[in-house]
Amino acid sequence: MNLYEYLSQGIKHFTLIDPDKSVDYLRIARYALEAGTDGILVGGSLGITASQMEKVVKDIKSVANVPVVLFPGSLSQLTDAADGVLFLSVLNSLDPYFIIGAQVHGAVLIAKHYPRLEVISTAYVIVGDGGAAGFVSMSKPIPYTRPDIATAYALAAGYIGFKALYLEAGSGAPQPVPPDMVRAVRKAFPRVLIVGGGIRSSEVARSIAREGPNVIVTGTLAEESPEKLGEIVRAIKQR
Ligand code: 1GP
Repeated sequence: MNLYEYLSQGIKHFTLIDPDKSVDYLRIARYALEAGTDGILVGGSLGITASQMEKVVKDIKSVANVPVVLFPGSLSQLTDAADGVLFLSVLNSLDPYFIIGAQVHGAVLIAKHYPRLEVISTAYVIVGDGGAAGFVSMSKPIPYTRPDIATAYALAAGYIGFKALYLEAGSGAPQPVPPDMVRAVRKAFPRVLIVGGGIRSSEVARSIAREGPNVIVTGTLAEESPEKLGEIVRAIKQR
């Protein structure tokens, strides 16, 4: 089964590890794997070098029995030590660099240097707080109260042909993407739907899981209270 098929089936929990924030990344990865996470995303908005990325991904791969997937915030975050890459286009950025500029450079790097990576074209849609991702990518985040605008982006992403859509409230966001927005986007986007940002409790994870996304991501919680991951994974699976 390839990564895309894996992401398409059922509902999954992925743990985000940001090498810039998580010095003790192997400890977090072990907690997450023990908790039953279905995959590890590696990446971040700022401060990650290519050699650091390579080392972190290789170390995590050496303990992980689940896919390890790149979630790159910049061109320096590509390595073929991973199983695949979310090839992100920030649809609501106001700067063309984040919509297609970085992708043109990244595509050549992947084709020449990392051809084994499975590439998952991903519409990155930033909502509400947006966190560092929203700020760095010069985005105009969709207000939490406007599922209709999120739906418009989801329809566009579907018609353009993106394989996945990542609905992002931003790492550490004070509020996650509201369930009614997840529901609206789920209806409008036919392929893999990933939701993340600001999910810190099993109640919130469950309320989002009930709207039928394919993947729910937690990062800050994994850094701050990895012992709570088991509860989150169970809430998602039992929705
Ligand atoms: C950020 O969606 C991810 O890109 C995870 O967010 O750190 O808030 O869990 P948190």
